[in-house]
Amino acid sequence: MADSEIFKDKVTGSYNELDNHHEFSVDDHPLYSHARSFTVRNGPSSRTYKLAAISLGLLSVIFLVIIIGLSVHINRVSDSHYNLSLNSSRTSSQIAQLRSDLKNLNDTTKALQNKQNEDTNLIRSLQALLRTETRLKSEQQSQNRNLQEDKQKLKSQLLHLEDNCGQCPPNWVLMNKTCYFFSVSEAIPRKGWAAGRQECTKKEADLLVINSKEEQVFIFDTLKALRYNLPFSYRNGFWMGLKDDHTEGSWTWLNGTIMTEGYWMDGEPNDDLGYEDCAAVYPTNNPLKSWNDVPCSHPLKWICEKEITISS
Ligand code: GN1
Ligand code: CA
Repeated sequence: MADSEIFKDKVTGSYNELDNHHEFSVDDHPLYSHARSFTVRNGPSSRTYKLAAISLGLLSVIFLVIIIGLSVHINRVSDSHYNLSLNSSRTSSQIAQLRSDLKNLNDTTKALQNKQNEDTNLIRSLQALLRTETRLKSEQQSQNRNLQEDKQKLKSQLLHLEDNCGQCPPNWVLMNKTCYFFSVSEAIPRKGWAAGRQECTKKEADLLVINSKEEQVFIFDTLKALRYNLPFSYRNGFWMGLKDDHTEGSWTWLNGTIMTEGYWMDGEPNDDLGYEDCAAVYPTNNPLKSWNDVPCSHPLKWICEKEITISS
């Protein structure tokens, strides 16, 4: 039952009771006593109404606050939504920009790759060109060497012709009314000193005797001209008519004269191994240092000389 009905029942009950006991004094009358006790203990009062009104007011205020809060929140949410849409549109344009940048980047990468391919091809072509050039250069060097050899050959042939005019046999070289023969041809085998000398005597000549510096230089130059302008080799020694087999260290020419001015290489004669008693001349790099003593049995080339056969 609601409070108002209970209140009404109790008021009605109290009134009836008061009616039945009208003989009581005012102060003792149950109506007043009940009314007083009810007012204090059970009945609605202005305080209760006030409380209810205050509660309602508070509730309204709370609702108002909540509503204001919600509106603020909604406002903020819509602001952030607005910002988000702004951001989203900015992001979209940034994505579009990035896509365009990416496309440009791809295009640039492709262009660079093409350039790199072109460069690689260019480098390959240049390398091929360089190889060809190197090959051509080496061919040219080889041709130059051949030309040089041909030149020496021609020089040697010229030597045979120059001033010879039939005064020396074919393939002999003339100098100061003396004819010289150099066994330069590889067709003629190398021989020991004695066998070489024998070849000279067969041609009515003898092994070379050098009587002057001029003759030494002439022999040396002729050797160089006869295709011996090549790196030094002990194979290319030419026997001369000079020995020290009788007395070690006393070098004697075939004509019996003692050698006084020798054109030995540095460190020669050294009588290597104790039996180098025959002298040979070599196409070295120094015309005045071109002799060496060698074992007489060692196979070498030789140089013959004889006076001119036909007088001019
Ligand atoms: C040669 O080959 P080897 O070094 O032993 C040369 C000698 C020289 C010597 C100079 C056959 O002797 O006469 O004195 O080099 N031998 C020959 O190092 O030519
Ligand atoms: Ca020697």
